[in-house]
Amino acid sequence: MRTKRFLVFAAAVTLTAACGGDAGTEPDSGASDAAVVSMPGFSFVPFITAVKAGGSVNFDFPAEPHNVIFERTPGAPADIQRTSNRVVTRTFAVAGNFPYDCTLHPGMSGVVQVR
Ligand SMILES: [Cu+2]
Repeated sequence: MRTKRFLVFAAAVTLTAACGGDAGTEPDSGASDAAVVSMPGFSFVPFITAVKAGGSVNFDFPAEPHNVIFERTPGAPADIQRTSNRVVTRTFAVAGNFPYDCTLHPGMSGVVQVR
């Protein structure tokens, strides 16, 4: 009886530790196959978008025109030129960090993190 109770306790501690570790390091709920970046005002939301390798990001352009210009990192997808009122999808084949800017609005930046 005593041993069984200890095992339950140990399992609970392990689970709690695992969850706590994840919550501290993940920028959002985690990498998925597809994610959406929206542009309320003059910012990309979320700033860091996590997707799995082979996943895609849907850039949801509002009425205000923006562009998405990627840093010249190997594996970065094609830039998206000045666009409005449209969703444009980019696929990320390889793992890495892919920073991008809207060059129309200084300081409007984001990062796609591919895992
Ligand atoms: Cu912009």
